[in-house]
Formats: sequence, structure tokens, C-alpha cells
Amino acid sequence: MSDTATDPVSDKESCTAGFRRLATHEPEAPGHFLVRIVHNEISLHETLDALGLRTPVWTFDGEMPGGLIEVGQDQRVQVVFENAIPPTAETPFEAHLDGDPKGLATSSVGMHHGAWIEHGLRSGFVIHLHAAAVPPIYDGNPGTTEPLKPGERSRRVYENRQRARLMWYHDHSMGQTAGTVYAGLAAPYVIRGPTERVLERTCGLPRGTRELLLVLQDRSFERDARGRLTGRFTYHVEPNKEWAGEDLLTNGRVRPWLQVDQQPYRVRILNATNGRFLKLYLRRGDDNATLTVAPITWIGCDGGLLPAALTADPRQGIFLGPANRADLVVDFRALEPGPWKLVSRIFDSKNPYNNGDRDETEAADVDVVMQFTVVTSRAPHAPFAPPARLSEDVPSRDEVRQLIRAGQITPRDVDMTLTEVEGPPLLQLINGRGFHEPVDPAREQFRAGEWIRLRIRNDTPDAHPIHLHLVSFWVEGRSRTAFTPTQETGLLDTVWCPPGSGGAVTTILFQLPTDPPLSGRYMFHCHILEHEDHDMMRPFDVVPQPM
Ligand SMILES: [Cu+2]
Repeated sequence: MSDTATDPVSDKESCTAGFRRLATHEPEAPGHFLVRIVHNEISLHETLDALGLRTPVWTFDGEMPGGLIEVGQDQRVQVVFENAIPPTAETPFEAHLDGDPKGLATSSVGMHHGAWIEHGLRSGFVIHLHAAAVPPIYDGNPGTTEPLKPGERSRRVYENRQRARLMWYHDHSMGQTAGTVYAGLAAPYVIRGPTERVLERTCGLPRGTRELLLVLQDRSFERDARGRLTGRFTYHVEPNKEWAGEDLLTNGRVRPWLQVDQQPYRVRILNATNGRFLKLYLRRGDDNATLTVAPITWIGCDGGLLPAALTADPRQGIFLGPANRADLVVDFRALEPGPWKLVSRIFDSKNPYNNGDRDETEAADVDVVMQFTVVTSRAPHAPFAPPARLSEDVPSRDEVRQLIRAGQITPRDVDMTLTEVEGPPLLQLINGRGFHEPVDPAREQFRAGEWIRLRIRNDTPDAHPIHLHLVSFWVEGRSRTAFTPTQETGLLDTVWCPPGSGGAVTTILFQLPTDPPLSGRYMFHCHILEHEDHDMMRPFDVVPQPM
């Protein structure tokens, strides 16, 4: 499945430009959603379809990625999750442990690292809505939330009192998140807001059929002893190491195809891979000399709209770590009609060291994400003309820095360390502790309303995308690298923390919410799911302000 560069026209699958929205399950009560977690066998590629092969997956609402939940800013919704995966269900893909199985021994904190590879995934899920500011009981913390067992239902209330943005919900269950997300338990969630509607009306921000939502995942396909595809996914990993699939999937299809007009499109992209860093470009046909980001404008990222629109940087492409999102306007008027591809120069956590500033266009480094045919449009051209200020509801990174210099904000400095402990089992740790060890008040306890400057020091050989629950943050800076992802003028919730001999430090700034319901126990963790499962995850507490 990984060599269809030689067969560029065979992938004529219509890309799901619009996800199937989840229906409200009580028509008289808008905003009430039911998400059934079910096994399904799905179609992923015409090569598999022609062989009569379908792919077994675990899904939210029958599809991979799961059904889209779309809500308005400040719209209160309730989502009922129902676990319909029987307790006897087998892991829906082939999982194999490479290397020494002693690496799977329980860790220093008694966790069952990777045990699911030997014993199978458990049908018990802890659903997390990534980027949601919700009370701890709805946050999907596997340390404090009982897994949703087969046949059970659990209700979540999401107030959506936060900036409009693309989010996603996925399983977060203890020690097996890499497996359950790989099995299919991830889905998009969109909050829409009034600022976007103004931009649509006044500046030509594309919408409707010219709005695309792309969820990128990576998978490998199993072959039998004779080298024939079986239709199933396969997953090989060394004890507690990260893993990357051979094929990139877009909206649950391998290299899907979409016809687009020579018009601007709003394109939102979620990196939902287990652990890959992506650098996206457009390419004319198969010619790597044509790699370009020229038609691409950044308008938003993890935390919603940027303060101002930004031209994409040809040296870094659209750089997205695991769990990061891009909100882009791609003006296909700038491209010659004909076949184009969205491609990624592949990174993984072991190879982030070129820091994005090197020019590297060798074919071997490029994977196809999806294919476009650009056709001449007869409709009147509708240019996107962003205003100087796209959004004004939050300060830009530079404005936050100025507020600090002027003494109007005085963040408390807090250090976080990322370390690796040689095994077996190999462990990646935050602050030198496993997930179940007690909270360190100096480093893992924040007050409501408090400003924090978190200095994340990476002493491991890998880059780690560190995700904070509850808050969005600004990236203040990094030591030992000149590379700054374009979108970091805005708010993120998952940050690229590069390694550096002697420890590179990535510094982020954020304010804890003051709402009393948004206090209690949350988490920060690496979003390389295998790392998260192997203890690169820690609780943090938000405590009330002193009287
Ligand atoms: Cu990591």
C-alpha cells in the first residue's frame, strides 16, 4: 500500500469534504448527542475494496475517524457515550511486540505497560475531549475516572465557553491509549464562533462546500505469509517505544482524491497520528521540484483564530506535531489546473532535528496525504482578504511578552523536566515521576487565575509534543533552536519540545481559569501516545485562589 506513487490515478476516491455530523439523539432537544462505541468493518482503499477486504476497527458511531460533533461557542451540549464493544472482543488489528518482552514488565509504578499487546485491548474507555476546558469529572482522566465498561453509558456536559476551534475526542484509557486510538477511537469536534461568521460575510472566508476538514492518521496494513494484504491494520512496536504507520490516511481513506475549483478553500487539518510530526506541502503531480506552500495562509491553530493571518513559510511547510491543528485558507487560484497532491515530508520523533530550516526535497522524504484535481472555476472569483487583525479576543504572543515586560503580568516560573529511564522497561517520565506518584506541589500545583511560565526542559534524545489539559498557552521561546513554527503567534495546547544535548528548554505561558468548576485535577502529557502510555503523563492540580 505504500508505493502507489507509481499509480497516481487509481486512487479516485471521493474525499469526505464534509464529515457525517452526529445527529442529535433527541430531536426535540438540540445539543443532545449519543455516541455509540462500536466495532465495524470499513472500506479504506479501492485496492482493498477490489480484493473484497474490509478493515476491522473500533469506532465512535461506526466510522473512522468517528462522527463530527459541531457546536456553537457558548452552546451547552450533552454527549452520551455508550460502550457497545463486548468484553470478549479481540483487538481489531494485529499487534506485535518486537524485541524483549521483559520490556513489558510492570514499571516502577506498577503500570501494565503495553500489556494490551500481549493480552489484548480492554473494552473500557475514558473519553477525553482534547482542548476542552471542562470540570475534572468530564475531562477523561484515567487516574480519577472509571473506565466506561461494556454496556454502560456515561454522560458528559460540555459548556463550550471557550474560543471557536477544531478539537477532537479520543480514548484516554490507562496504558492502552496508543492501541485504542490506533483501533479507531478518535473523532473531530468543532466549535464555531461569531468572529468566523463576520469573516465569512465581510472578508470572503470560505464556507460550506469550500470548507474542508482533514483528519490525518497513519496506519500499516497486515500481509499474510505470502505477502497478500489481509485488510487488517498491523502495529509493531518495541517495548515502550513509539511507532509510525507506513501509510497516511485522510478522513479514513488512503490517499483519497478530491476535485476542487480554482477558488479559495478553508482547510482545517488535525494531526491525529499516534506520534508523527508532519510537514505539509502541495506538489504538482509527482514532481518534488514543485513543492510549494505559496497558496496557503494560516488563519488559526490549536487554540482558534490567530491574531493576524500569516503566509505559510516554504522552509517549514505546514508543521504539525501530534494533536496539533492547522486552520488554513488554500487559494487554489494560485495553482495550475490539473493534478496536485498534499504531501508530507516525513518526520518522526527520532528525526525532528533538522528543525525545519533545512531544505530537503528528496523523494524519499515525501509521503502522499491526499490528491486534488484543480479545475477551472466558472463561478466568479471570491478572494479571501483577511483584515489586519483577524481576532481581538485574546492578545498575541508579542502582546503577552509586552505585558510581562511592563510588569502587568508576573508569571510564576515553574520547571518541568522530560527524562528517559533506561529499561527494561524503558520509561519516559515527566518530573522524574510515573503517572501514579503523588503531585509535587512546587511543580504540579497551580492556583486558579495564576499566570505560569512553564519551562519544559527536554533531556531525552526525542522531540516530545507536550499537551496540557484545561488551558491554551503561548510559546514564549526555545533555547538551542532558531526554528519557530509559524502558528506560534497564536494559542496552542500541544507544543513541540525539541531535544538538545544538555537539555533544550521550551517555555510556555498561560493563565489558569478562575471559574470554580474548572479546578481540581488535570493532566499534562506527551501526545506521542506510546510515551503517554509509558508514564510520560503527570497530574496537575488547580487549587482555589487564597482568600
Ligand atoms: Cu514523548
